[in-house]
Amino acid sequence: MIRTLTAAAVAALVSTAAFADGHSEMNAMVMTNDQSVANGIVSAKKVMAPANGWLVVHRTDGAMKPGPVVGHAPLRKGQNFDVAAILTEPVTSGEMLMLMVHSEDGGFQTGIFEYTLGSSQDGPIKPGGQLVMQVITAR
Ligand SMILES: [Cu+2]
Repeated sequence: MIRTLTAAAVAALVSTAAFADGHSEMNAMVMTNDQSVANGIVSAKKVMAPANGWLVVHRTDGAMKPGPVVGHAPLRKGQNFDVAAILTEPVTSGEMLMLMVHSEDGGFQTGIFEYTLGSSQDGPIKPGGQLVMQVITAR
């Protein structure tokens, strides 16, 4: 799939979901874009997280369901810029990836990414019942 991203299209790739952060409202969000992953990295321009956690890279396809995890990167609570996840498996041009915000909750060790597909350890956050994620296509 070849797509040219206009500013409007980039804006459309930003999903937000409100969450309460103490006294203020913040928006959990992943802002990213279609990109080459030839350097072994998938990146997000900006991620907003309600708590320390993880940006998780899933394989996906046209069905838009999260598949196997092929990368993760730590997130701090609040704003994160230029988040880079090292791919743990080859991803070729044209493949689709889903970048998703996961928590650091429910695991056995803090600071160790323990999620595997469907597990409750370090699982996805769902503010308002919605996953916080964006789907991109590797160029
Ligand atoms: Cu996920």
